[in-house]
Amino acid sequence: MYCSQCEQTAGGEACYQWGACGKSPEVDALQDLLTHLLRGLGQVAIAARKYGIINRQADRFTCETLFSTLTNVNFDPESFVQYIHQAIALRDGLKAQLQAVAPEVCFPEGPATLQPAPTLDQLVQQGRDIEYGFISKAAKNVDIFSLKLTIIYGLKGIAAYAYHAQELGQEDDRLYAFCHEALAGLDSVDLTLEDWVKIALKVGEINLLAMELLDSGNTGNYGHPVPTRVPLGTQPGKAILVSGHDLKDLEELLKQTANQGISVYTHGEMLPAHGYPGLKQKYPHLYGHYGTAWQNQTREFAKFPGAIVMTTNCLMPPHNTYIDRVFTCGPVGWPGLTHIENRDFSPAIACSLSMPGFTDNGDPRQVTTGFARNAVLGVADEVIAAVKRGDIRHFFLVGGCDGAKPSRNYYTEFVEKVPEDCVVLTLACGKFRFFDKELGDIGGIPRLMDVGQCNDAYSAVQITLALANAFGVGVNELPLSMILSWYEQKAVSILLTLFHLGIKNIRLGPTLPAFISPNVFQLLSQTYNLKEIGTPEEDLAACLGTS
Ligand code: FSO
Ligand code: SF4
Repeated sequence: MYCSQCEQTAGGEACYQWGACGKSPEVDALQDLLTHLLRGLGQVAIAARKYGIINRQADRFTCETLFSTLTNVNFDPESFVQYIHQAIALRDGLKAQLQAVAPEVCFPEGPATLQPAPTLDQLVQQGRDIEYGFISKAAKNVDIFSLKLTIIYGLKGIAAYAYHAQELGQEDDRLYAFCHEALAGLDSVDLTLEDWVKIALKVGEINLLAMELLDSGNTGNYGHPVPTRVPLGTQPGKAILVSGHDLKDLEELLKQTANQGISVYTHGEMLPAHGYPGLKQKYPHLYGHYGTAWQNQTREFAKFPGAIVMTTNCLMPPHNTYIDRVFTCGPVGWPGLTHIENRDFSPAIACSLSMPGFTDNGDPRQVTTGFARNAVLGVADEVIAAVKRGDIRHFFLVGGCDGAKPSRNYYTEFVEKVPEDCVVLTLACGKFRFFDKELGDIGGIPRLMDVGQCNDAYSAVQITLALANAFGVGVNELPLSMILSWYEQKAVSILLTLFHLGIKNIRLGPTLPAFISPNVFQLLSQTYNLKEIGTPEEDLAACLGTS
């Protein structure tokens, strides 16, 4: 087993024995076999495109299954066996289509021709052999290996956003074509370090497109988010909890639970769903938010008196106290759990109706979400005037992922220490370390604004670009600092997007990615002035120019 794709990788190096996330070596090998086969499917898809043959099923499959290999999405060997067989069927079907018009086209031995082994154990061994081959070849040049991993992990982030966007009716062939090319090209031997850097930046560019498509899907279907107060407490009655990022799943669940006496609560990254008029205003039983970030789920889910629906990452190994109440959707999987098919949530609804539900109101507090690009840019004139008057000195984008490491307290302390004449924009699950803090306002402009999920990073980018435009300066001259936390591969793709946009001076933590080699990090720090976080005091002083 070799996996180094997330921030909690074992020993800050790689998971070799068992995933710190709970991923088994067996699933890791099957994921590697699947990814290898996607490279073969990519080769065939690129060749077919030259003859005008585009197979949307293969395009969508590539994104869905790459997403399934992202951290904390799918732990079920059976899912991967199915995906492996589907990958081969799609590849061979596309090959047959191609060869009908161009019989001379053939493919070299490798992922475009590999046949699956007959048993699960042999498939696992096939995956291990492929992984070993990839690592041993790539390790000949540590820096190129580092960039290849960056590209693969960034592609997983693109795939996640593209999957969500497609579910909401938004697709773009440029995205699919790039994914096939990047996957198929991973074995290229004649590329220089600079070439691999360019491909990594292209991942960032295409990820911007993926996030834009998703933004159109979300806002086109549910309207632009508006600042919305969200109860952190409960109301007596039956309850169902929805976690993950998929707004389409949430919408379908809301439709199916309407008038059933069930309150729907969001968990983790689903909190910003309350800001969408097409969800909150249309479905009043979307009641409140329960719990905090993904890494606290085992404690929080155990206490929730109803069914729990996991729409996407981040699923942790479920505890026995609640495992029979967890339902998975889309690319999410855990052996033995009920998987929701075709968005028919009746098993989860029946489970909630059989449970006691809440008997009291719990936490009386509320938080505000919904400060996406439209809401923030709607008050851009006031924001700009406040900056010009000197009422707002600086903006901090404190965003990204949460996780279990104690060193992530940095982000809480950072926000607590931000001076009163500064504004904090936040997004993704890292905000749960400070989302309930009452930071007040500056002349009516809130000092803490939740832009949304990690899936709404596009909104944060648009806010940044619009502010730069309004002030007539480049993004790097704005009184704005990005203090980012990362955990999984969507964060990798977002970071590459920020580099693609030329955004400099990002502070990243709680630790640097293990898959970034010292030379690649040096290159990033020279080009983009990327820095690892220090202490909140030092970093604040440096950002404000007071050190
Ligand atoms: Fe991931 Fe990070 Fe969205 Fe979290 S990018 S870990 S669950 O912030 O938020 O999926
Ligand atoms: Fe380890 Fe992270 Fe990979 Fe899980 S996803 S096996 S924790 S590196």
